[in-house]
Amino acid sequence: MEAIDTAGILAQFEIKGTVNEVKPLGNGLINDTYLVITEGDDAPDYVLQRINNAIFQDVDLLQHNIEVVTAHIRHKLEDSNTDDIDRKVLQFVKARDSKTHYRDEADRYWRVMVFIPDSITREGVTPESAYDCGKAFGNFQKMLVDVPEQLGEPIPDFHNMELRMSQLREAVQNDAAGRLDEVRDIVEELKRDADEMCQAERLHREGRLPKRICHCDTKVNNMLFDQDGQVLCVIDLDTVMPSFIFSDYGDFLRTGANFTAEDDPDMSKVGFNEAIFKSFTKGYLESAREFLTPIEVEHLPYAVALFPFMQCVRFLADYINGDTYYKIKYPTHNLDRARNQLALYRDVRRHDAMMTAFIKGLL
Ligand code: GN1
Ligand code: MG
Repeated sequence: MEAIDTAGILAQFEIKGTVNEVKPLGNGLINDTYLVITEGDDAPDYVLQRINNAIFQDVDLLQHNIEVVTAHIRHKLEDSNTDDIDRKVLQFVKARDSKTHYRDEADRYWRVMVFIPDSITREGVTPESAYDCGKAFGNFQKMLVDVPEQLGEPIPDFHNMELRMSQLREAVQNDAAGRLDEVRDIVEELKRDADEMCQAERLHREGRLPKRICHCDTKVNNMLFDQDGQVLCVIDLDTVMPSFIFSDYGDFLRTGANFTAEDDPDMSKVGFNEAIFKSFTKGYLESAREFLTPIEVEHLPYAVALFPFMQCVRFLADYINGDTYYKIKYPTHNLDRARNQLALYRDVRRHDAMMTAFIKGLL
């Protein structure tokens, strides 16, 4: 790893106290993250992050979104007299030029936020915690339904299924890595269901399905819990943007309700965990039902299928392209991921009727 002058970077931000130690934090694949420990108890500790501007090319837009969203959530928490607000929403530190990010001489982008004390992250989901996660992500969307400005997309068309399908078609057309022959059967299966999976974009064009501000990377490790296991707040706000509410509901279940990891090469372990689906959905609807429209609610089972389908399309396109986007650990890693997500998609589809009936029963 290149040597980073963290002291020089931190000096660009209005942080309090004296820095004692800077050490790597977490296991994020996209940004580099450090914990900044200050001396004594008077000053908070901080999190220093290098923003990956190869993936997030418009850092001004990205940070603007995050500033708007965190300020809006803070106001909501203040208005409802919530206690311990500083642990329930992220707080970014201003740089000397009053932006919330700093660009160094090597064109690297940095930001600093206050470290939330006594917080932990989790990697696994249980039926109990899935309920809390559902409530928290539903509440996140609920707090943001009335943001008074139009936010931009830090990654344009990020969860646009039509675009993801056209990227797959283009990959197939080019066959850049000569891998098409071994995946033709998967491509055909995806093409068969593509129209059905692209219905959100059509409903949106017809004016029947709104876009709302969503998190767009809902995973259990993107929230902080307190020592008693209660959710404190949602973190990792880089992909916050206008999307269909399906993004947050469906993508959480894609990872949370798979019996195994998204890259498990043993397809017999892949499957849809009904218990987690039920408790997450119960929590989500408790927070979200008051703002969701009937069309949104009716399409929740579609959202559960959409995300493994979309992720299969993305992994497969990357495999065909010769692994240019996702980091891989071995040559067929993306292919295993694609097969895994396809197996999950098929199993979710077998649960269509169950999901519809369960959601109906909750309302
Ligand atoms: C990427 O790096 P991670 O796991 O937070 C991707 C998500 C995918 C996910 C699949 C910016 O997220 O959309 O669902 O990999 N994020 C981006 O593992 O492309
Ligand atoms: Mg993350």
